[in-house]
Amino acid sequence: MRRSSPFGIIPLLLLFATGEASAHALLDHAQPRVGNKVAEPPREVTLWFTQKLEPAFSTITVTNAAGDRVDTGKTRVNGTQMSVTLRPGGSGTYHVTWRVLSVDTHTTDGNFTFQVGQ
Ligand SMILES: [Cu+2]
Repeated sequence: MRRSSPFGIIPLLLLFATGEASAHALLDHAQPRVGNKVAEPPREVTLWFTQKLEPAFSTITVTNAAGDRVDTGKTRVNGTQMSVTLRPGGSGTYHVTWRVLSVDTHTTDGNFTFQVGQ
């Protein structure tokens, strides 16, 4: 016997509607700032997001102008904030790649650059 009815679908639709209402974790701002120039190689990169992050699945990767990884690989998450310590990497264009899992279980990622030097 078929048990499906149109009314069974409504709770599911409400669930999706609620999920969409809370936006995913998007990059709000960063230090060093996105696209900006800093005089000295920064000791760390910090990103702020629009939603709280799940520490276990949120990472930052940073490479220097030569394409070498300069992050220590140990990303720290505190609420909506995520940081990683950097090794000295010289001047030039740094690439920051991030991937985060927000508490609403959605994954987002992105990347940006900043400049180091005069
Ligand atoms: Cu989301």
